[in-house]
Amino acid sequence: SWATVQKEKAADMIHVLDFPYNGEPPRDKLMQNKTTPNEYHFVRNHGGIPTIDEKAYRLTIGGLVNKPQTLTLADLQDVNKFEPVELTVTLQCSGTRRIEQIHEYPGEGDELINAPWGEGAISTARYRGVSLKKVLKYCGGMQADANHVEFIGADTYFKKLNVFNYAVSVPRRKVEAVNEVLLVWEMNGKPLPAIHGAPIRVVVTGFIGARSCKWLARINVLNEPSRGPVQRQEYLYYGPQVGKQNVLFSNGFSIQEMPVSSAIMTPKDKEVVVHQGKIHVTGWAYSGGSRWIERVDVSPDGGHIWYQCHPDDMTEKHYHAWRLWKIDLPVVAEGWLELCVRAFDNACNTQPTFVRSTWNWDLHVTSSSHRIKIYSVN
Ligand code: MTE
Ligand code: MO
Repeated sequence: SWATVQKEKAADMIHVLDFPYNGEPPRDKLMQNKTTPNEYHFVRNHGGIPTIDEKAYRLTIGGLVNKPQTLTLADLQDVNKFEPVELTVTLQCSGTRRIEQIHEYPGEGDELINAPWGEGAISTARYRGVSLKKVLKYCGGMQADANHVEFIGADTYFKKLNVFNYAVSVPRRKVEAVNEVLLVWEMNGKPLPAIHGAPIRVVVTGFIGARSCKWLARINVLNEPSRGPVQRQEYLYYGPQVGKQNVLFSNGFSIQEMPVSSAIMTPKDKEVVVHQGKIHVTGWAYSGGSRWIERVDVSPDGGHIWYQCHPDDMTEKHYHAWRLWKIDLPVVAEGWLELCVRAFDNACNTQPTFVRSTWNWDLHVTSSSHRIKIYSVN
C-alpha cells in the first residue's frame, strides 16, 4: 500500500498517520484551486488500501429492495441504464482541525482511530458517476419499511481484536434527494485513484466524509442504521459531561451533516508578518447539508473588530462545495496579534466562538472560529 501512496499522492503530502495511511496536503497547495488536484486531496483510511480488478468488480445490492441486483462496472457506466452525473463536492473529515481540541484538552479521544488533523482534512473535487437513487430504482425501488441505506467497503480494519469491513449508512431521505448520493468512478476527469476508492466509491454531499464509502462492495437497504462499529461507535457527537472515563456510545448522536466551518490558511500560526498597514489573509469556508457559504468575516484582534471579505474575493458559491476567500486585513498594531475567522452560511448559521464552546471527547467537528497568532512587524 506504500507503493500506492507513492504513486498516487504528492511527495509533499503531510503524513498524519503512517498506518493506516492518512495524509493532508500542505496549506499552499490546498489554497491554489477551488478543486483540489487528485494528488493533493486529503486521504482518510481506517485500514489498508485494497486493489480491485475492474473486470472482476461486482456491486451487490440487497436488503429491503424489491429486486436485488449484482452490477458490474460496465453496468453502472452504461448510459442506457443510468444517465451519468457530474458534481463538484467538498469532502470534509469530521476530524478536520482536531489538533485544536487535542491542544486544549490533551489525552481525550481514541488515539488508535482519531488522527491529529490540521486544517487540511478537507478537499474538493469534480466527480462523475450515477445517482444512487436511480440505481435503487433499477432494483425495483426500496420497500416500505426501508429507513437507512448501508454501504460496505472491500477494506478491512482491526479494532479491539476484531476484524471488520468498513460499513456506514445514511438515512433513506438523503438517498431520495436529487443527486445527493452518487456512486462515482471519475475524480477531476481522471479515473478514481485506488487510494480514493477505485473502482467505485460513494459520494454523499454535505455529510461527514465517513459516509462516502470507498471501495464499495455492497449496498444493503435496512430498517435501522448500519450495525457496523464505524456507524454505531465512531463519529458520535457527545455532550460536555462525557469523557474517555465514562463514555457510553448511547450518550452520543450520529454526526451526519457538517455545520458551517472555516480556517485561515495563510499566514500560518506563529508566523512573523510584515504588515505595511495590511495583512493578506486567505482560507476556506464550508457548510454541509446542501447549505452554502454566504459571508466570511476576519478579525485582526481576536474577534472585537471584524472585516467582511469582499464578494469578489471569494470563489463562486455552490450547494455542495466550499468557497475559498482572501482579504487584505487592515492592521496597524505591532507585536502578537490573534487573527480569527467566522463564516456564515445561507441559513445564517455561524461558528461557535472558542474551541471549548463545542469540545467533545471524541474530538469531532472542530467548527469554532479558527484562531491563529501572528507576530506583526512594520
Ligand atoms: N471508506 C472505506 N471503505 N474505508 C475508510 O476507511 N474512510 C472514510 C471515508 N470512506 C473510509 C471510507 C472517511 S472517515 C473519510 S473522511 C473519507 O472516506 C475520506 O475520503 P478520501 O480518503 O477520499 O479523502
Ligand atoms: Mo473522516
